[in-house]
Amino acid sequence: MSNPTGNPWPEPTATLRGVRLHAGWLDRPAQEALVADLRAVIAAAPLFSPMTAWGRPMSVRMTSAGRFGWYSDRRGYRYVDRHPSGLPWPPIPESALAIWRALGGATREPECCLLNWYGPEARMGLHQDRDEADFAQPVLSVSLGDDGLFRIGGHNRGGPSDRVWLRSGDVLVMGGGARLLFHGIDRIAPGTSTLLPAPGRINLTLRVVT
Ligand code: MD3
Ligand code: FE
Repeated sequence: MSNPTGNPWPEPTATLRGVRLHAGWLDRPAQEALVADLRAVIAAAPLFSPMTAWGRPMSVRMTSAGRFGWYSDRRGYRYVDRHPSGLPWPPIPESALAIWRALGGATREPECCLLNWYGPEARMGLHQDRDEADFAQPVLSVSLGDDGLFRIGGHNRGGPSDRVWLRSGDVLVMGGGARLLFHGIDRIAPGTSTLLPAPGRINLTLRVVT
């Protein structure tokens, strides 16, 4: 794969602390096609509210596709091979795999497509993604629906951080030194997108787990 610059994958529109932002990577028809595929994922593996370590449900609702999905209860956070219903996770949609192949710059295929659903009041606190075995593999994220205020910090929780609004169709790639940065979603801006039938935001993250 190459682009007009001859680089092996497309240049980002911006880079924040090493996180590569491809603003507007998906046009409206591509966003609609992806949402249709995600409806099928949610039908097979309904959204649920993971428990925090403190015993309160997270404000973000989640489900997954692929060999592994993300799960948490009082025993902690982990990847598991089935939905809480007992059924295996559905396959990762081709529409999502195509984004990984175009932008991930990865040598392996993703094993988890985590779907986060944010209602108007949902947020995600500052955290690191470190439950995967191989930090040389990137994480790729796709934003759909209402704008989300993304916070990206450093390798320690307390340090300085930057914020940027993520819009529907934006793709982020976290590889190399950016893979273990602290990050979160401070809030969403309900009603800023017409993609979804109700106020809210969907974020997909594609990951290699093993
Ligand atoms: C930077 N999701 O699922 S996506 C997550 O919008 C998560 O739902 C947020 O953080 C969301 O774990 C942020 C951007 C993102 C995802 C993974 C990263 C940024 C990252 C991993 C490492 C560094
Ligand atoms: Fe994360």
